[in-house]
Amino acid sequence: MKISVGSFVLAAAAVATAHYTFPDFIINGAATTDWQYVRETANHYSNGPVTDVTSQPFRCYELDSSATAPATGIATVAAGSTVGFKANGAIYHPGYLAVYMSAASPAANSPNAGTGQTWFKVWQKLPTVNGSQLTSDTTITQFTFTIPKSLPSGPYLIRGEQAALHVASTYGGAQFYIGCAQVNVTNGGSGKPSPLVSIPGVYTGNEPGLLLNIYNLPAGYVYQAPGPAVWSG
Ligand SMILES: *[C@@H]1O[C@H](CO)[C@@H](O)[C@H](O)[C@H]1NC(C)=O
Ligand SMILES: *[C@@H]1O[C@H](CO)[C@@H](O)[C@H](O)[C@H]1NC(C)=O
Ligand SMILES: [Cu+2]
Repeated sequence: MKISVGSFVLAAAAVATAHYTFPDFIINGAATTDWQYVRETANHYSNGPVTDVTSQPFRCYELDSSATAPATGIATVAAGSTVGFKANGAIYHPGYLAVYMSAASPAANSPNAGTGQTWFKVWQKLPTVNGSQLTSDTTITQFTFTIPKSLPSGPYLIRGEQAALHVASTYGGAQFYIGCAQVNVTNGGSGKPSPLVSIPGVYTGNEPGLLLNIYNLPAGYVYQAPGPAVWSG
């Protein structure tokens, strides 16, 4: 991040109220450089969320819809290996974490990759119920998952998402923090990922897992994850 001396105090003050981004892709335990393999997001400075689940920015939230993808690297990752996203601070809002993948045509750094009904969910972490409240570990700074061993080799996008739910009791209140990594998957198999969904399109915003008051849950409440089932290969 470039910060001039004059704006430093202002920037430091802004950070205290800021949210977060997922600038670093993690490959087998090692975090890579900011925005090296994750498409730089429009909130790279503000850290603010996307709240319109029907908007184009809900896909990958690129800084520039045509220039960001080709300017971002493509990581080579083996099917069956562990990858993930590291945030620029604690993921301090309680919420739901998910990772979606999409085959990327013609390449992982193509601006149009992932614009069809091509996405499948590969991992999720549900918030937990504590009495009448929904919580999650708000001290974590990263999340990782395993690329299914049977995923066919080829170019893909990997989209990490957190739906922060602290103000989700009115429509559009859920806050989405998003990052898309560009990868070539090697050593894969012949699995058929499903079900396939579009992003945007996967959520309406009215799902019980996205529109709820996490501070006043009814007795016996069970969190219902939004979106499709996980494909685990
Ligand atoms: C990714 O795979 C494509 C072929 O699908 C290849 O042309 C490209 O060079 C690969 N990129 C990297 C960085 O390995
Ligand atoms: C669960 O709720 C209790 C009472 O509000 C609180 O003291 C405790 O820290 C919570 N535990 C977790 C894991 O959030
Ligand atoms: Cu926030």
